[in-house]
Amino acid sequence: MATEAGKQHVWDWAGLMALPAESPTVDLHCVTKWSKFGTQWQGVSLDVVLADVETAAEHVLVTSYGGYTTNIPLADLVDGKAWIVYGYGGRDLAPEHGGPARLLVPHLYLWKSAKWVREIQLRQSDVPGFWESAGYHNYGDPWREQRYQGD
Ligand SMILES: Nc1nc2c(c(=O)[nH]1)N[C@H]1C(S)=C(S)[C@@H](COP(=O)(O)O)O[C@H]1N2
Ligand SMILES: [Mo]
Repeated sequence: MATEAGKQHVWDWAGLMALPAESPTVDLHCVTKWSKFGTQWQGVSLDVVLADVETAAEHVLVTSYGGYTTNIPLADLVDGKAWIVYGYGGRDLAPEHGGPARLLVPHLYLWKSAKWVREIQLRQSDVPGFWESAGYHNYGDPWREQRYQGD
């Protein structure tokens, strides 16, 4: 699920479940102007997932089953800011919300939180994902209302 220079780190479901879990309670911000406060998730911190990954990369392209992509700076996925989540409100994460597992990056707009996450590619260069290629803001900070390119 995480790669650099051809080196792959793969977690199967049992391997993901064996990692220490957290239960973050976070606010979500959608680009279409709604927010949802105090959502409760269960999952694994990206700090844990990336603990054994040595990298000089500063950029990440996340790919989902189905082909969705989104790009995020690596700095925004570490230091307790992002999780691979598989539970919501104490239940298994529903398929329509990204189950069995999705990325959760609550400090950025929700389109960065890729559902059905498949691969986290560590990259030396930035590359736009699906919505970023379609005119959404490259970074997507809700506090600065970075919805579209130029915001
Ligand atoms: N794989 C995948 N992830 C995705 C999307 C998508 O189309 N495919 N849409 C994004 C967008 S635009 C939003 S607003 C949120 C919606 O998450 P939700 O369905 O849990 O509300 O998922 C994001 N992650
Ligand atoms: Mo969205």
